[in-house]
Amino acid sequence: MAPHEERLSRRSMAFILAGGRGSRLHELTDRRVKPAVYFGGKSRIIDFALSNALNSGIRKMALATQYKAHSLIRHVQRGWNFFRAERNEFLDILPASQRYDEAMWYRGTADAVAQNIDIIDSYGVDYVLILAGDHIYKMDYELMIRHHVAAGADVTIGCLTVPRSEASAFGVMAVDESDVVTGFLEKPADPPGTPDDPELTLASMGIYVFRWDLLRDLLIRDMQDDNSSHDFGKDLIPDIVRHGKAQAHRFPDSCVRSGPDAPAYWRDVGTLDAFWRANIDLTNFTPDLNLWDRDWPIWTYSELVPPAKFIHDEPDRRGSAVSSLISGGCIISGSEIRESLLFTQVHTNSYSSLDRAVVLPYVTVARHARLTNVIIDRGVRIPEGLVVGEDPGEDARWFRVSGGGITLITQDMLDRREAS
Ligand code: ADQ
Ligand code: ADP
Repeated sequence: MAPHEERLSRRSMAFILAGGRGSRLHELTDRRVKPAVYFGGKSRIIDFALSNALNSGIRKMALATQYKAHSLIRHVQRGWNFFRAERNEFLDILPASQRYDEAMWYRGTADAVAQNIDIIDSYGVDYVLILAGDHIYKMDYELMIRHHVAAGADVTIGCLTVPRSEASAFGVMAVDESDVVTGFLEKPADPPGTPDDPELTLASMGIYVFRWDLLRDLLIRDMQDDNSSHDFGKDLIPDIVRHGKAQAHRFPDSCVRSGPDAPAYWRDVGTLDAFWRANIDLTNFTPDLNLWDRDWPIWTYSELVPPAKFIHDEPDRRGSAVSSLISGGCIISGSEIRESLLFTQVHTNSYSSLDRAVVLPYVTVARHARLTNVIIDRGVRIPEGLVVGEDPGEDARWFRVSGGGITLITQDMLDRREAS
């Protein structure tokens, strides 16, 4: 960007939606909403959208929460204090608190914004960027806001191409030669292919840019419409496509890549298989998602912990890890870790082994445990000699085994197994 060019991000706010139930992560989201789920060794899923906004130059943010919000709110309160109130920078947490109407929670994504119109008015911004708090990607939103202004659109929709077989989970669109959206279907059973490739579909990322005065009018109208479900994907976006100008913004154009030839990385880690895969992929020699990039850091709450430690108390057993990410505070004592990702404060004991394991914080692994292709929830105490990942029938008796053969272990599951 040339020095004389104005940063539109400074005239914009990010409104982050983090209130959806999200159930395909099963017990991982029993007590925390999906954006609060741990990812990548140090962070939570929400940190990606928030970091993208901060790194893009946006300094006014609001986070709408609803279900199971305690873990998320605590994380944000502890960690997200990079803002300077003196410069009118902030992250506002907006729980569904029935401010607008005593009988009404956030009815849909658009309603979560509509119920806070007065608060957004007070921010004095020209543009509003609507984000979902539950995807893993790096993106420069400044470029998307610029595209919105240059196109003179009513809304600009972030989009990417996905295989047609996966597109039923998305809003999908057709575009003309200038990428103006000519048709939009929310989660169609049989998604259409693109003109270039019938096996690909142009899908909405669920992120949008609006001028605030226009969005404000649309929201007020939508709130009064009893036939609306008050949702961006179901109601507002299809309506603008019919009656106004919706511009598609292609994610690869503003993706922050790990290298010049790297693919545009975006993941919805909404299933156990996708969550496990995205975490384990970080152990690759050159992962597609670069967490080491100091120009585009993923900001987070970081506990004060000592460095990871590798020891052995039995002369024949070395504590070791290869092709793995081991976070601060971990103690690897006489156990072998391969192709795994360990969050903060995981302690493993002699004669145990972990292969392709995603281990959330504060887990202990007792001696002789052998765990393969697993996700272990926060705070779990793995008992001595537990073997998982070698006998699918036995694993399924006690734990949750995904369609892709990944086993999720929580403390409740272990307690039930113990009690039987
Ligand atoms: P979905 O992925 O189904 O579709 P949705 O359930 O609307 O998304 O949730 C979007 C975001 O809003 C999530 O971060 C969720 O936590 C949050 N949210 C949901 N309900 C909320 C509520 N009542 N209050 C506050 N926050 C809430 C959307 C679009 C599709 C697009 C996909 C891309 O509708 O068109 O393709 O995102 O993932
Ligand atoms: P954190 O406490 O670091 O946010 P989690 O995301 O694991 O970690 O916590 C999810 C939520 O569940 C938090 O509100 C936490 O206090 C709560 N919680 C954790 N374990 C239990 C439990 N065994 N019973 C009830 N609530 C729990």
